[in-house]
Amino acid sequence: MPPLPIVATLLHHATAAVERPCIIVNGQTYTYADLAGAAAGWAARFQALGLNRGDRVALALPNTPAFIATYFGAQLAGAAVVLVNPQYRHAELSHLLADSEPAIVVATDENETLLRAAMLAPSPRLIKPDATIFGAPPVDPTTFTPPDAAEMALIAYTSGTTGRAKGAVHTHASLAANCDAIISAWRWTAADRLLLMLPLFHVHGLGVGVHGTIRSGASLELHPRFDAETALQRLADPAITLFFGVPTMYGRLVEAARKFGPPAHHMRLFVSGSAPLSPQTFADFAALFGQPILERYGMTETGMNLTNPYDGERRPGSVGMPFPGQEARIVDRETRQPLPAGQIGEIQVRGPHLFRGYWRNPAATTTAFTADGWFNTGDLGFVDHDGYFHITGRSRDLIISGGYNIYPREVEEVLAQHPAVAECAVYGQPDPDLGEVPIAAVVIHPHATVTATELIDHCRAYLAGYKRPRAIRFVTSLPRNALGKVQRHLLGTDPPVAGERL
Ligand code: MLC
Ligand code: AMP
Repeated sequence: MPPLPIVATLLHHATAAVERPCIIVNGQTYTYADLAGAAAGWAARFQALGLNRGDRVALALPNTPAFIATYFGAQLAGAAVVLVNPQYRHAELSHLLADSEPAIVVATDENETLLRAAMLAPSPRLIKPDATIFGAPPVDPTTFTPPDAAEMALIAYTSGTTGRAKGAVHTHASLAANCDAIISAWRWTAADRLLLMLPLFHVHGLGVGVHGTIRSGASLELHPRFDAETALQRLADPAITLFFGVPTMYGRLVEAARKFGPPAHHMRLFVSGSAPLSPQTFADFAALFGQPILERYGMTETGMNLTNPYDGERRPGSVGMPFPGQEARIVDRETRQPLPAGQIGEIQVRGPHLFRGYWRNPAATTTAFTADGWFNTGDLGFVDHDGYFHITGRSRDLIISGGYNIYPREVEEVLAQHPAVAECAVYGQPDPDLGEVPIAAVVIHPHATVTATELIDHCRAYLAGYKRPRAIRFVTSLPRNALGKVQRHLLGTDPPVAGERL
C-alpha cells in the first residue's frame, strides 16, 4: 500500500481534531482546520482559473502561512508545486519558468516585475495572495478528493552541473515515505513544536519541517528568516521542542549564546543538515546547550537519507546511518562495485523516498540511477566499521554556502556575458560563517577595463544575491588539464585572497 499523501493527512487532522494547533505566527495560533480550509480556498481559486490535474503551480512566496496554504491548495487541486526562491533573478527565473511551464505563478508585489520579465509566451497566470493570513478565503475542504499517491506533488530545481538547474520530480508517495521515515527515526509526535526559521522553498524547511509537522499532527512556529538572537529567545519557550538548522545557524547560535548566555530550554532535539557540521561547532553547541546536535544528510532528489541515531551515539563528523526502510552504500567511483568499510567512494542510496526522475530530462534520469534502483548522489564518503557514514567530499562541482547550493557553472555563464570577461572560473573558498563562499578567477580581454565591484554587481543583477562571488581574482590564464578543461580544484588550493575580499 503506498503511503497516504501528506495533504490527505492535513484534511484528516482538520476533521479529527478541529482545534489542534498547527501554525503559530506572530504569537497567533492557527489550527489544522484553519489551514485545511485555506488550502481548500486556494484549490477552489486554482480550479476556477482552469487548473487541471498534472498542471504545475509555481510558488515564489516568502516564509508565510500563505506559502503553506498555497502549497497544499495546489496539491489538493491535483497540481504539482514548483518551488521558486523569491531571491531568484532573471537568469534563474527565465530557465525555471520555461522548463517547468507552470499554468499559474503565485507571487507577491515584491517579485512580480522580475517574474513578469522572465515569463515567456504563452505566459502563465500570475496571482497574489490576498491580505488575510493564509492569502485566500476558507472553503469546506471535505468537498475535495485528495490526489493519488502516485501523482506528481513537487518539482524542486537543483544540480546545475551544466549551468541549468534540473527539476527533481517527487510524487506524493516519495514525499510521504520520506517524512514517515523521519518521524519514526526522530520520535516526532503531536506533542512537538518546531521552531522553523529555514526557507520553505527547499526540502529542508518544507520536506522535513512542514511535512513532518503535518504528518505527525504537531505544530510549528514559523518565522520569516533565521536570526540568532530571536532564535535564542524563542528556544526559551517551553512549548518549543524541535529546531532544525544548517551549520551556519548553529555557529551563529553558539556566538549568540556566548554573548547573551544560553537559554533555559525544554528542547527535545536539535538537528543539523544541508552542509557539513564541524566537530568544533558540535562540541561548542553541546557545551552551551547541553545537547549533542543530531546531524543528518539529505538531498533535493532524495529527501533525507542518513541520520545519526536518536537514542544511540551522535557521532561528530558523521551523518549516521540509513533512515528506516532505506538503504545506503559506498561504491568505487570507477568500477561502481560496493566497497568495504573504511574505503572512500561515491554514496548511493535506495528506497521509497527517491524522486521519480528529472522533469522532462530522461537522459539525466537514466544516468542518475543504476538498473537496480540505486541513486548516484555524487557525494563521496566512507562507512565506519560500526556502520556510521562519513561524507568526505563531492564528485560534482558544487559550493555550499550557508546551506545554499551554488553551481560554479551557473555563475560562470553569467560572468562570461560581461563584455570585459574573456574567461572565468568560479570556486569555493572556506569561510568561518558560511562554510564556503564563491570566488571568481577572471581573465579579462586585452585592453578591457573592469573593476571587481562591477563584475560582482553584474552577477547580482542576474542571479540571487547569495551566488555572487565574494571576491574577484584577476588572473592572466586559468589552470587547464591536457584536454583543456579548467581545473577548479587547483584554483581552490590557492592561498586566501588577501586584500581582494570586498
Ligand atoms: C544570505 N546571503 C548569503 C547566504 N544567505 N550569502 C551566501 N550564502 C548564504 N547562505 C547573503 C544575501 O544575499 C545578502 O546579501 C546577505 O547575505 C544578507 O542576507 P540575509 O538573508 O540577511 O542573510 P542571513 O540571514 O545571514 O542568511 C544566512 C542563513 C541563510 C544561513 C540564515 O542563508 C539560510 O537560511 N540558509 C539556509 C538554506 C537552506 O535552507 N538550505 C537547505 C537546502 S536543501 P545581499 O548583498 O544580496 O543583500 C538541502 C538538502 C538537505 O541542502 O540536506 O537539507
Ligand atoms: P541540494 O542539492 O540543495 O539538495 O543539496 C544536497 C547536498 O547537500 C548533498 O548532495 C550534500 O552534498 C550536501 N549535504 C546535505 N547534508 C549534508 C551533511 N550533513 N553533510 C555534508 N553535506 C551535506
